[in-house]
This record gives sequence, structure tokens and C-alpha cells, in this order.
Amino acid sequence: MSNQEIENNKENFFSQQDSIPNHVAVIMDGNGRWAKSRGLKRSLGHKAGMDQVKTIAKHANRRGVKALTVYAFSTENWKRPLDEVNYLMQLPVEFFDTFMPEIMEANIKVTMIGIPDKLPRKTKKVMENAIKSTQNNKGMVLNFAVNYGGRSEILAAAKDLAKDIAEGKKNPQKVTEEDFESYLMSSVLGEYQNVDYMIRTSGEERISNFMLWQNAYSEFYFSPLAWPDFNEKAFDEALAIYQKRQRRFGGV
Ligand code: V07
Repeated sequence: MSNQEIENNKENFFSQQDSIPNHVAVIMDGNGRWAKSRGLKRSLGHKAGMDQVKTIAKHANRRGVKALTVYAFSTENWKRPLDEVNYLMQLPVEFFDTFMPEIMEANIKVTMIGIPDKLPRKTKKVMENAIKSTQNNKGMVLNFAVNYGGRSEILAAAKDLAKDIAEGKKNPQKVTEEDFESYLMSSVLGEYQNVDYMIRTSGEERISNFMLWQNAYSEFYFSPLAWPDFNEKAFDEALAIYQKRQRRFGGV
């Protein structure tokens, strides 16, 4: 490739015609392993992971991503040692204590999917506060999946729909996929409910019960990097891969 071609490529990298995925979802894997490989405690890996959420949220917003869902804590994570669970549960408190000014500055809107019941009261409170104080922001939606499971989300939606049918509010013959989506927790994402690009870090290549319905048509990207190492450059590389796939798709 000539120097000129490389320059052209750079310019074209994020040009208007290149598609930026509207909704990016990330499974932030490898925080514990990242810490261990440095001889640090697992909690320091989670702290580094939390800081990376801030970096990538700001960056994705700048790149024109409309919704970023981050899988922070799964329903399976409760099986971890109690002190680790306790540490994870205060991360949202720390997150908003330090990041709220920048969230407002970047016009980011915070939303949440998952079951808040079991979360500590203080944690729930800061999350509710963040959702409320950003509800009119018009920038990217930063959606946290906390204590979330994909099957349980679908099952809860089916139960709610069954209730509406039993009460005569819905005609079962006329229920569409769009109707069903309005029962999913991810309806907080509005028009960008379906995932366009699913990223998982740290070399794992599984969906792990994450947004099962919403990933029906998404592209998947697996990075060998641990989440605390998945920086802006790594995110841009992932976007470039997405754009390459879109171009190939559009070309035929
Ligand atoms: C958590 C850091 C990121 C890597 C994955 C596991 C550890 C941010 C949050 C968070 C959640 C809700 C919210 C604001 C911030 C978080 C947990 C774990 C449980 F409203 N990072 N992070 N929550 N990790």
C-alpha cells in the first residue's frame, strides 16, 4: 500500500458514509485475570475495569454511538466470595461520585437493565439518582446491565404479556415482535433496543445469557485484551472491523 493510500484510508476511517454501530454491547471480561497477572488483588482489577467504563463511554459517545450497554454484573456473579461481591456492589457509588460531572458535560443518559431487588440500598439509590438526573440528556445512552440475565428477562416479559392477554388488554393473535420488545427491560433503550455490535473481551467467545433477544442480528467481536486494557485504540480497531464487515455486506 502506498503512503497516499494509507493517508486516504486514515481519512476514510471514520468518514460519514462509514457506519458506526448504533448500539454497542460489551461483556467486560478479564478484570480479575488482569489483576492477578500483575500480582494485584482482584478488587484492583474491578477498579481498573470501572475506570475503563468511563474512558470507553466518553469515547463511544464521541464516535457517535447512540447506545452503549455494559455487562457489569451477572446473576451468576453472586456465587463469588462475599467480600468481592460487596466490593463490586459499591462500585456504582464510586462510579457516579467521580463521573457524574463528566456524564452531564457529555450529555450522557444513564439507564439500567437487570433486577435491582438484591442490590444494597445505597447502590440502588445512587443508580436511581443517576437515571433521574440524566433522563433528559440527549447524548449517548449508557446502559448498565447489573444483576441481569437474558433468559429471565424474556421469561418476565412473557409473564407480563400473558397477564395483559388474560386481562383482555392484548389480542394474542395480533402480538408482534415489536410488541413483545416493549415488555423487555431493554425497552429503556427506546429505538436502539437491538444490539448492532457485541464485544467481549479477554478471549472468551460465548454469549453467557447476555441480551439473547437483542443480539439476534448483531455482529460479534472478540478481543484477546482484558477489559482494563481495552482502551480507545482497541475500541477504534473494533469499529474498523465492524465497518469492514458492513462494506463487504453492502458490496454484494
Ligand atoms: C463493575 C467494573 C467494570 C468491569 C466489570 C465488573 C466490575 C461500573 C459499574 C456501574 C454499575 C451501575 C451503575 C454505575 C456503574 C459497575 C459493578 C461492577 C457491579 F449505575 N463498573 N462496575 N458495577 N465493574
